[in-house]
Amino acid sequence: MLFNTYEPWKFAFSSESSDLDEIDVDVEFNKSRSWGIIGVPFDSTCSYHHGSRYGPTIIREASFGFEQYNVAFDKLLDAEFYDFGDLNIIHGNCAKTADLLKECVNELVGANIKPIIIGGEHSISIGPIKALADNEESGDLSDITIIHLDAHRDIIDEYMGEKDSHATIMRRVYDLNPKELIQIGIRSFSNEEKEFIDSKDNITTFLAKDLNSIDEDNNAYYELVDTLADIEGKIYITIDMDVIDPVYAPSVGNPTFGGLSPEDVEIIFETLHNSFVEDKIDVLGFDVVEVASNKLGDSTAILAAKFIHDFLTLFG
Ligand SMILES: [Mn+2]
Repeated sequence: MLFNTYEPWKFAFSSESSDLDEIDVDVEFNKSRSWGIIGVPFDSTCSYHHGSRYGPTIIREASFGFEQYNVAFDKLLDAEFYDFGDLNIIHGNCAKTADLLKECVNELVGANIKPIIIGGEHSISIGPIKALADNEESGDLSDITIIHLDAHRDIIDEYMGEKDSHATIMRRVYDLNPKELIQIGIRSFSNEEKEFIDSKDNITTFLAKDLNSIDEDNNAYYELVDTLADIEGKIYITIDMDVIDPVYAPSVGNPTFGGLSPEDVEIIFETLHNSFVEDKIDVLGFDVVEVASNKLGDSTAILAAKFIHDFLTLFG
């Protein structure tokens, strides 16, 4: 692959330093605005379009196409953040890779640096989420709201006999007892998943078809904004890039039509940012997964880089 950037292994505008021993963040973890990027080039359980192992590389490369001034939010990306490179993953082993990632994120937490994880397939999200649970007094997610953007619920207990898979990730998260799980942009799930969701009262769903409805009497979009604005306390955000319509983001593991637009994610971020500046929420971590491309200039990779750039602009 030919790179046209000066330092393709680090996200654009990241700090020079990526040695944890040299970084001194003197703010408690929950309130810290220092972020650390870890790439996880892992795609073992992919069931359709493989290649998300190239996500971290191609997303970082795409990040160099952005300006520091972020027009969408009229704000400069002036956050101090670090890019620690890629995790040494174990191909073919979800559980061991997740454990290694958890250890790495625990080190970041110990240094008061919050994780931004670039996937990789969605199964890797369990690494940072487990690390955050471990660092809670309760040892679980009972104080943490999980905001999950995805075309799929990913909440089946086993997929093809496997407990750890890109298709079961939110079930493994749910096993950790989240305060609330908010699923946004959903448009594909099994009957078993539907029955599971219907039996739980702390899972809120915003179907893509309701968010995309042009029916003036359908207020799903306003409901979404109200729901997000009402969140208090700690949150974690996971974005499966297939939440976005394949018109914008075709290079994902399981493309599904009828998705959200990039501007929808801007509105979601901006709504959360309003609560963030009021100290109503603490954003503990963020991941962007399932970009499956090794092609320079891939639109899905550019969009994923934009989401990370937007996130750092608002929460850094
Ligand atoms: Mn998905």
